[in-house]
This record gives sequence, C-alpha cells and structure tokens, in this order.
Amino acid sequence: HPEQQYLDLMRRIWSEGDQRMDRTGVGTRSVFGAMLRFDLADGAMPLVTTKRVYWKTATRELLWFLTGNTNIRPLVLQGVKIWNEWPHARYVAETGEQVPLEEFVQRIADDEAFAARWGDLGPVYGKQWVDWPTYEAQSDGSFRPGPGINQVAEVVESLRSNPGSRRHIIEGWNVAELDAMALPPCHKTYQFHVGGEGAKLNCLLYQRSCDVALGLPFNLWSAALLTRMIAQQVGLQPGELVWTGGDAHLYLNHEALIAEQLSRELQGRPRLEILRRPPSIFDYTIEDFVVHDYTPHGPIKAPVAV
Ligand code: DHF
Ligand code: TMP
Repeated sequence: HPEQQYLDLMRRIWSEGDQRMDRTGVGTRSVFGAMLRFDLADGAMPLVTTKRVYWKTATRELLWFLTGNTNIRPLVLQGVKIWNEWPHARYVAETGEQVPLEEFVQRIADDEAFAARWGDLGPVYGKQWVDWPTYEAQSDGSFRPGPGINQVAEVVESLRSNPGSRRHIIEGWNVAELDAMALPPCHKTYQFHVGGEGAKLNCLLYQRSCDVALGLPFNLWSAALLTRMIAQQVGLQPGELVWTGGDAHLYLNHEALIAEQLSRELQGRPRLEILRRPPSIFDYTIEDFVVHDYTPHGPIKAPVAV
C-alpha cells in the first residue's frame, strides 16, 4: 500500500530522529533528507487513510494559491481555518491586544477593511506562483516594477510546447521577499517532467521543512492534485509524484497522536475523479473534484506549532 511509506517515515523519525529545539519552541524529532514516491495512475491519490484528511480544505487552499491571493479572508469565508494562526499572532504582537483567535477571525470575515489590513500573509505561495515580481531599470538608474511572471501559466505552456524540457519549475522561494512573508514557503519547488513509458507527467516536490503529522498529508494531496490538473490541461496522463523533504520532523506534542495513527490499519485506495476539463488551469472549482473509495479512520486533532 502506497501509504506504508508515509507511516514508515513517521516511525523512522520518531525512533531514529534527532531531538532538537525548533523555531516554534515546541521541539521536534527530525531527520534530514527523505523521499516518498506515489504512482498516480488510474486516479490514485496519496490521500492518507489512517486518519481523516480534509481534502476539500487542502483543495480550497490550492485553488486559492492559483488565484494569486495571499489574504486569508477568502479562506475564512469558505470555513478554511488552516492559515488563521499566523495573521492572528502578528496582530497580537503588533497591537498588544490579546484578542482571542475566534474573535479575530470573525472580524476578518465581517470587516473587509480590517481583513485588508491584518489578514494578509505577505507575498507567499499565491503571489510567487502567478505574479512573481520583476523590476525594470529606468534610464535614470532607478527601478520600476515590471509585469509579474505567472509561473503556473508558463509551466503549462512549456509542457505543451516543449515537453522534453528540464526546466518546468514553479518556485516559491523568492529570496528578496522572504522577510515579508508570514512563513517562508515550505513546499518551495515543484518540478514537472514528461517521461517514462507512455510519456506521462511526473512531479517532484522539494519541501525544505515538513511537519510530517499535520502538514504532509495536505502537501501530498495538493501536489498530486496540481499534477493531475496540469496533466489534464496539457493532455498527458499523470505519472508519478516524487516527494523530497529537507528537515522532516514530528513535533514532540504530537507523540500520543502519532502512536494512535501508527496503530491503525490502512483503509482502501482513494481515487480522484475530475468531473470536467475547465478552459484553463485557473478555472477549476471545488465542485470539479470527487473522491472515490475514501473510507478513512477518524480524524486526529493535533495542535499546530506557530
Ligand atoms: N506550521 C506548522 N507547524 N505545521 C504545519 O503543518 C503548518 N502548515 C501550514 C502553515 N503552518 C504550519 C499550512 N498548512 C493544518 C493543515 C495544513 C496547514 C495548516 C494547518 C491543520 O491544522 N490541519 C488539521 C485541521 C484541518 C482543518 O481544520 O480542516 C488536520 O487535522 O489536518
Ligand atoms: P519553519 O519555517 O521554521 O520551517 O516552520 C514551518 C513549519 O510549518 C514546519 O513545521 C513545517 C510546517 N509546514 C508544513 O509542513 N507544510 C506546509 O505546507 C507549511 C506551510 C508548513
């Protein structure tokens, strides 16, 4: 079963990982360098079955990236909570006002001006993916903003016009803008590749830092989904998803949850169906996706380290 690799990685990190303090103060066990491979043939998806993974939430996040938006408000309005902690932490740090998270999020939903001021994560994934900033030198030596680069559109185009290229890359790590981001990108580089038997579309994701219990199930789903969407757009069959992690870690406060998950048995093989072929990579909606054969174990609530 493809998910066995995920559980093995979890077990390996917990038993052999190096215990260290981390930025969040929670502490982790971690290994450096890991790889997982998933065959995406026949609709197969790396959707974790040993706990319920909210794949619609992850899908809404991916569709939000593709809009180029970096404000949490559209997510909040769809009931997606996964990015709420970071704007809230900034608000509390900058205003000194100890407003509870729920109250802060309600204000983001109710008050558009407040959301514009406090809901933005900075130039994170969405911005870099579809509107990577450029600068044009003026004759007086100054610089003006040039047109943004839509990396996603360019990769779709290059896969169509030059499938054999080794340069099909979507990059989130804009060095000049890291300081302005709520979090520097974790899933930072996606490379697409056409090859193998039947010239299928493969994807390699390099993730510099990975919360294996909480973040990775989302990251695997989203990378596979993006690969399927791009494959559909360029008329290729999806091939393989290769995931590589830099610092792959488990937070120490997830111990009991990890033990619970590792005690569970794998449950079936989830498949994704995409109901229509939208006119472009930017036109998918949540209703376009249906998952079959997903009968996971119950959810496991885990605190997120901020
Ligand atoms: N920080 C840390 N420490 N770990 C992360 O995984 C992480 N992920 C981020 C931002 N910062 C992060 C963005 N992605 C959840 C899942 C993904 C995600 C952030 C949070 C999460 O809380 N998942 C829960 C609840 C899902 C839900 O409410 O729909 C889960 O059980 O999967
Ligand atoms: P860091 O910036 O100090 O590495 O912290 C980022 C944390 O968030 C780290 O635990 C990895 C985790 N993370 C994921 O695993 N996946 C994600 O998609 C995101 C945004 C974060």
